[in-house]
Amino acid sequence: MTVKFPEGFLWGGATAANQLEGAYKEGGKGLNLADVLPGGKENRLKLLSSTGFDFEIDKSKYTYPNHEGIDFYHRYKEDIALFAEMGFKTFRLSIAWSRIFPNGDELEPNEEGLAFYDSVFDELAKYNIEPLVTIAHYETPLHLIKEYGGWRNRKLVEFFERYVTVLFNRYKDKVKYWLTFNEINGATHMPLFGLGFSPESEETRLQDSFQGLHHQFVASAKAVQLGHEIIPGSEIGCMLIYAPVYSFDSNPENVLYAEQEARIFNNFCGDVHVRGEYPAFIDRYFRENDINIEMEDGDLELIKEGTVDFISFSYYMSRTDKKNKTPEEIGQGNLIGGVKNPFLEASDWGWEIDPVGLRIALNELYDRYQVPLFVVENGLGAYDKVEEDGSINDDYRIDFLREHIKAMGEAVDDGVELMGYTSWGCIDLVSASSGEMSKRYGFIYVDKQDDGSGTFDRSRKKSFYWYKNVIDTNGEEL
Ligand code: BGP
Repeated sequence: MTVKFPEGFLWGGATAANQLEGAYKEGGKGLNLADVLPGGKENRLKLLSSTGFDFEIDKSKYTYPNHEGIDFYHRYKEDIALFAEMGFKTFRLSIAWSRIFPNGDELEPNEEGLAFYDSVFDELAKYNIEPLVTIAHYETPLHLIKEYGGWRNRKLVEFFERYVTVLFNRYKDKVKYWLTFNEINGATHMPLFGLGFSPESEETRLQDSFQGLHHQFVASAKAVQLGHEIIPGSEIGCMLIYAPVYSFDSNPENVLYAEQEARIFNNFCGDVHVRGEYPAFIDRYFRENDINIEMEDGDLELIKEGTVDFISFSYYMSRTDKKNKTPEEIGQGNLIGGVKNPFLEASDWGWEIDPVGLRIALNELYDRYQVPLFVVENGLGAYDKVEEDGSINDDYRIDFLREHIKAMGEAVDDGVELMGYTSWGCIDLVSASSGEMSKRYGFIYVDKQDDGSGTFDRSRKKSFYWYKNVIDTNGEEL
């Protein structure tokens, strides 16, 4: 079947400031979460999922790859020219909050930080590439983490409101598409990333995470209202990490378990963002887990009035699960849990590859909400080999993307309203969960290695030419 995508479909690529900009102390930028995260699979994952994270930079023990990123801060013109060569219609990037408010709680923004993004947006405009801007992507200012305890603290709602007001006023003529909190529903798994705090203990993890999420719901609703007011015609979406949950088998107990897990993980945040209400099913979950959310008068009204215009989401994998897991089965599943699916192959990082799951995800989301959808992250993290002649033959990446784009085409044919597709890490960048450079996603290779060596030179992989043709033909030639 030839897949057909709508006219004006937004093809492009996605990134986040902390993973590519580097220049972590330049332009008046303050430190943020990513600046204290060490590099390396073992170190980073262990610390991310532990309790009581120590927020000091200790260069005698660890490396800090995000400090340099891929030096986009100084090389954005070259990079944007390469995106344009592929024919990008859109480019997803995030704004580093601590470039705009170095500590997060100042009253006045940092002009140098604002000017940097002006230049990036102007460069994109030269090539008619529409920016898609994530306002918060795992880069809470460190001061807000240390002094306020991150999003557990209600004060962050006020600081965030000041931050977004500055962004909307400054970039109102340059940016139409905005996303509030990256992968907001990942918060309970790794609160440090999205909520900017490390749980004190396993006992407080859920209570603090859901309280932090409530503050983000209020902040997001406020941002939607402000965005619509300040930028007429703007479109503001939420951003979820979405993984359909399959029951391991047809045992009704397992089917029920999978369904309940899906509701809490996949649906809860979307329900609040899109329907503007806490869903009925969450009451029992809160009761059984001893979770009590402190709310202020007016919060629920605000959430009701500040619903998003569209849903964006990342899709990397599905999750297969069962109620009672044996000790051997635990840890055999994906990053987000579950058990091994016997029908699926996995990437070198153990992420199960499931293009059909993307079609399922799109249909589940559209059936539930009937709002436009946007796939803003998807891709294969893989080791690449540079041949002697400099070429990089990443057929495995092409295969992965081809199958996922086909699945999206099927979903469009199923009736799903889809705005666009930005594959993750369109240019190699630092991995979020492992802090490695060697986990590469790009169409563009960056000569930067895990040990910090490399020239930062950019080169085109085989997938670069393949994706260019996909965009040229609006997805007809895969
Ligand atoms: C998402 C994040 C990204 C990103 C991607 C790939 O969860 O939003 O920031 O990096 O996953 O993950 P990783 O970099 O760990 O391979």
